Amino acid sequence: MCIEHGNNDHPMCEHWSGPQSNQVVAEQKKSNNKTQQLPWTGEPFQPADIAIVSQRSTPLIIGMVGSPDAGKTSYLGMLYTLLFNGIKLERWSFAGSCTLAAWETLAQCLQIKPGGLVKFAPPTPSNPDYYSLFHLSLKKGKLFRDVLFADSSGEVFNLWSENTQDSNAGNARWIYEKSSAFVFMVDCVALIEKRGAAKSEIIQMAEQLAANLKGRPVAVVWSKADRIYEVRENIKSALDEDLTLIFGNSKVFEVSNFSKSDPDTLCHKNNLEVTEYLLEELNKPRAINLIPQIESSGDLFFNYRGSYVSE
Ligand SMILES: Nc1nc2c(ncn2[C@@H]2O[C@H](COP(=O)(O)OP(=O)(O)OP(=O)(O)O)[C@@H](O)[C@H]2O)c(=O)[nH]1
Ligand SMILES: [Mg+2]
Repeated sequence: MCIEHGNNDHPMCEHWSGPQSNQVVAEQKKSNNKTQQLPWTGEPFQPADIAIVSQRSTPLIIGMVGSPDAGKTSYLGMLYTLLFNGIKLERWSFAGSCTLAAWETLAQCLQIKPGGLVKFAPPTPSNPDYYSLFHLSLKKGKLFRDVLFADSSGEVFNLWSENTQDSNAGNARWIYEKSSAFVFMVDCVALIEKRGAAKSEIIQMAEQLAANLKGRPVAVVWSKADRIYEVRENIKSALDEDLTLIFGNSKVFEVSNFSKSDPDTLCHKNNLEVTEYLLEELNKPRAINLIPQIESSGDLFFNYRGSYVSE
């Protein structure tokens, strides 16, 4: 018998080693159930977490592609900052997110600190099994979409663009295979500082991205465009032409995370337009090839495609 915790309070005693009281067990169960009711934590989704949202709609994955430092993570931080501050997409409205804590962390990096400094997000980790998917639910009328932005490390995408089968580029391969659309970043500051070398790196990555696109839309985004006027005109126009050849009529945007005015086109308007453009492209009806591709065989029955097909 415990002197301090008499009657039914004995399981509260620090020396008690027997089974817990029904009340304590019931309370523990209740709090366990609470955590089990929420399968997400607010942190970035990992590929296995996609199942959390895939039951209600087929999620669209938007892959962020670009060289190291190109501005991929900052783009996402600014996207959330704008939405959080009530600046809206034109046709889509915010309907929730399972990764709010992750978005918040990105947005905090863009907040102006005392002394006017902005401490940008650290480079995205480059280990091949690192995944960082940011979730948004969006609505347009009766249409509901779960969108996952797949952030990536530029270092890994560099490896992938040199050799898609590189053993250290597993997450870049995953993003390329699973994404429904891409944001392709062209870093103005890299073009100012590394000129031709940066241009070659960008073209190599663009060609690799275009190699097996299968009609998936790409938004070409000149990032850090607050300095675009410093990019040599010949480099800019040659790269522009090359990217048009590679991606066809993909839409081109200029974005910046530094606003010069309020509102600022590069910062406040163009950032949201990139996402809006991809969402609209993804919702366009696509032609479906209804004639099955059957290997030619000697069998007349299997070779028959209907009387309207001329060989
Ligand atoms: N001038 C300018 N610099 C920017 C802008 N946005 C970001 N930067 C700078 O670019 C750096 C890289 O930005 P990130 O968004 O981290 O680039 P990233 O593509 O995610 O880089 P990795 O994760 O390493 O692949 C930041 O640390 C800033 O110094 C911008 O709008 N203008
Ligand atoms: Mg990053």
